Amino acid sequence: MILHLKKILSLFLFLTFLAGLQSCEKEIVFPKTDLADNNVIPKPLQTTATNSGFNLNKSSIIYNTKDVLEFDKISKSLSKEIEAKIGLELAINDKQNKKRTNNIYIEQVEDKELKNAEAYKLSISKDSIVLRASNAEGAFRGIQTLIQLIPETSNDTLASYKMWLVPTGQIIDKPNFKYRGFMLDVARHFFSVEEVKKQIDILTYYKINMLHLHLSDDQGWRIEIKSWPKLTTVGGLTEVGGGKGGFYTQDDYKELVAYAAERFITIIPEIDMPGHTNAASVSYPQLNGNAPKLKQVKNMDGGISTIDVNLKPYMGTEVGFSTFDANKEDVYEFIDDVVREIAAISPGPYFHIGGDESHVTKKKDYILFINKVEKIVQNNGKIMIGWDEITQASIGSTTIAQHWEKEANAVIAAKKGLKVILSPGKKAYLDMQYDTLSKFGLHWAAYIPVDTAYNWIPESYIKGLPKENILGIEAPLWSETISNSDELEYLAYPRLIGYAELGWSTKENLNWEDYRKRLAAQKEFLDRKSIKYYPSKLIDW
Ligand code: TNX
Repeated sequence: MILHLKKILSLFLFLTFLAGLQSCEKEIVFPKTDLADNNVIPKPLQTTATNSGFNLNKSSIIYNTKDVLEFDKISKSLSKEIEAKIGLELAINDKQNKKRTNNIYIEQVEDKELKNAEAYKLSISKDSIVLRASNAEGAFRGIQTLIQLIPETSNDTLASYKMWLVPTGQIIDKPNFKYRGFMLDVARHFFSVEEVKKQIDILTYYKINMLHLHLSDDQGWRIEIKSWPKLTTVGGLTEVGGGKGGFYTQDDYKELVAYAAERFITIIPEIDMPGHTNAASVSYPQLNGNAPKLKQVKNMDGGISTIDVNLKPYMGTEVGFSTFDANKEDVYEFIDDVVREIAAISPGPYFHIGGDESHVTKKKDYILFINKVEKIVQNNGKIMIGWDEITQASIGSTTIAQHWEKEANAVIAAKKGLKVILSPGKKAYLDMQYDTLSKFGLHWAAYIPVDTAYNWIPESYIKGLPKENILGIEAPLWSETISNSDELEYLAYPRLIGYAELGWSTKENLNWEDYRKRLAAQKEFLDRKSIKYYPSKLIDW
């Protein structure tokens, strides 16, 4: 009997010891945190702090709503990014080791607060992190916020194991604008698939959702068109300054489209016309609308051929000298082939037709051309986007105008019921120099230091352009003066991070002093991704 009692007693003592051990773990005293004072960019819509801490450590598990295919991918992507940031490998949907605390849950919910496709709600408590969204896209935007909130360094003094303290509270977030874009000119200088993918990773982190690729210009044609092969075998071989050019095969382009789509980014292809078309006309002279200057030349086989000496590969940087022939049916057949082939491999809703600086196209021809091309784009199932000059034509209200130069064109567009993308040269052109000492860039529109780039409010930027007509903003990077990733990044960062915030955050949340401090904190991420940003003196890096 006594032996029995002894046994029970020692079992009791052992259990109390175990419980004691557990409560020891629980008794970590977290330092006071403030979720509202985070460094997240773009600034979320609403943040409430509850001042405690979530203990992220190697036993944390990520769980997601089952039966929703894409949600598995979101968990994987979160786990991959956490590992890349802090080296912590987290299990996903692990049923065996299920425990109640320290987990991250990603849930699909129907909630009227989360109606916007990109909206999400992040609730961080001492015990769990719950990310809610109505679909995978919202959840994906949400994990970008969560990744940014996880500190780079573990809090080694708080526990006997490595733990990362995530501030507790709630974030409810959604974008102010549906369209938040970056444009890369791969025509003046070509950028490879790998170079573009590197940039897509950065766009992802800052919730930019549109990547506009300027695929053709006077200096080069950059996408394979199977029915018109010389566009790339001839037109793809040149670039500004005489470099070797290059082009994407359709498979390369599909690879980029898929890489972007996995990150909920849409690629918008642009074929610039009727101007900016020298490379196309050099490949197929019948497209050319400029009066020819014909000359007879001797071939190597002794025969004679007639060439147009005005049509030669162009490696300079002047604009506005080339044009397609707007009065030839063949030209529209060519455009239909090009739009059809590109549309077939572009799942996004948009096709950009350029339309800028057609200085040698007669006005009546320009209008005829834009009207006809709009129909071609629509017949191929896409919504047309064009630079703001297209508002001169009689375009329909589903077409989108991209403002870059004349504010009056943006107002005309709105009067016609069109949506407008804002890319004002003076504020949003990434190829403008920061100041007179900047190594790369131009300055025809302005010098744009990091504060000027940030200090404008898209919805009140153009008088007479109501917010309902603004689809969003885009920052174009023209590549006359840059030819590799380092140079690209010098001009794009940090300014692009500010444009990401101008597109996502509401005007009440835009504040230069607050942004400046958050931007400085991006250094670790930019360094980790080997981004050669311009270390502006306006920021305390
Ligand atoms: C204007 S913006 C252009 C481009 C040049 C850029 C240089 C626009 C629609 N056209 O062709 O590359 O300026 O900043």
